[in-house]
Amino acid sequence: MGFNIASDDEIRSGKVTDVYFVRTVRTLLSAGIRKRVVMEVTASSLPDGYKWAVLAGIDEVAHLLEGKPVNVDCMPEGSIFHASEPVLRVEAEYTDFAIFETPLLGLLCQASGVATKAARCKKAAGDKLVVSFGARRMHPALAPMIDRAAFIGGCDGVAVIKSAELLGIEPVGTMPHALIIIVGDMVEALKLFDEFVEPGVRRTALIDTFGDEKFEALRAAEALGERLYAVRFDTPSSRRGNLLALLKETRWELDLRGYSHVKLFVSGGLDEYEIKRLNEVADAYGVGTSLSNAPVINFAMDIVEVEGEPIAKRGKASGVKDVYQCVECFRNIVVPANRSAPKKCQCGGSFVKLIQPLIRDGKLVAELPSPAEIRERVMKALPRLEEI
Ligand code: PCP
Repeated sequence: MGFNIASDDEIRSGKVTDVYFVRTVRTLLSAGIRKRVVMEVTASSLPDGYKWAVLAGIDEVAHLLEGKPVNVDCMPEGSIFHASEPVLRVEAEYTDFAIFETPLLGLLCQASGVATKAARCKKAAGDKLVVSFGARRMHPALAPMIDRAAFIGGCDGVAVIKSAELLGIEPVGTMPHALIIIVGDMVEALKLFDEFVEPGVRRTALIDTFGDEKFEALRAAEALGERLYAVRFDTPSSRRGNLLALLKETRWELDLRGYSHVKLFVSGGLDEYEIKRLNEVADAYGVGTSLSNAPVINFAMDIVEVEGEPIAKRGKASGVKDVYQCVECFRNIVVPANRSAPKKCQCGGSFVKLIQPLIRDGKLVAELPSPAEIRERVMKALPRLEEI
């Protein structure tokens, strides 16, 4: 008995691969065909409504390919990219790495999907708190990966203990309905939480279990006063009606009675569009399903050069490419690799070359940034990116 997942060794040894790659390698080797190729990873399109995306999963790709006879170049993790721009390339003898196409794409497609959704939610929320609450919607083996991608994409915190440990941050949580149902009353539950949970943990009262949120919010504020950080609305859809109006009403009643310090925390069914709608009055968000079940970035990996000659399948541009990014407006330009860098961007900004060496002859040659450093890169770009 065990969880239905592949181990680190199984992934790094190429067990998690599509069988046609194994048969292709056997065919080529049996026919004595050994050719050096360059393959590029590109997304021909982005999910509906997306004009830009965030690259994530590079740390795991480095872990997958380190020690293999390959040369890898890629954009730094957290880079902003667009459709049809190569984010990574592998140069090597094809049969030496063909079987790793499956895991490599898997690592980039899902992590970049979650990171981009997180960035869209954070862009919609501005400086308001966004916390990743999505672990319960996915296989627990993936929770640390999903939360890491959500954090580097812009989430301010994550709820899962293991994920927070890996990120070197404190896990963020409020209280579950179960506590209130078992104690029997929200205020009694809040007082017990306040008595037994370490003082450094913010006190957030969940106010939608039994009664009307407005009145429950006032009861919580009266019970804890200055020690109450926020009230959480996880109002069930059957009662949700006009949540924006409910938040405004509660805000009014709290402020009227001197509880303007109490923040309004919302969770349940949130995405970037709902956050944008509520952001004039809400102060914090717990986002679950729409983060962990975010649409993947549909990367594909294609040969663009064989034995130094540009060649690609129909629908793909041949030849090795470089991507330059304007440091001001984050516009990207794709040019053939051996061409000179573009001068100035039309916005006046200068260009930097994004694709840089990651692995040389199987050896990691790049310093991998920490999740916090990658998040900083994304947060710097967010204000300049096209609106949601
Ligand atoms: C859920 C839990 C998650 C929220 C909703 C994520 O509430 O609090 O954090 O929702 P989403 O996936 O729709 O974005 P409940 O299931 O009521 O759980 P609990 O009582 O544990 O808060």
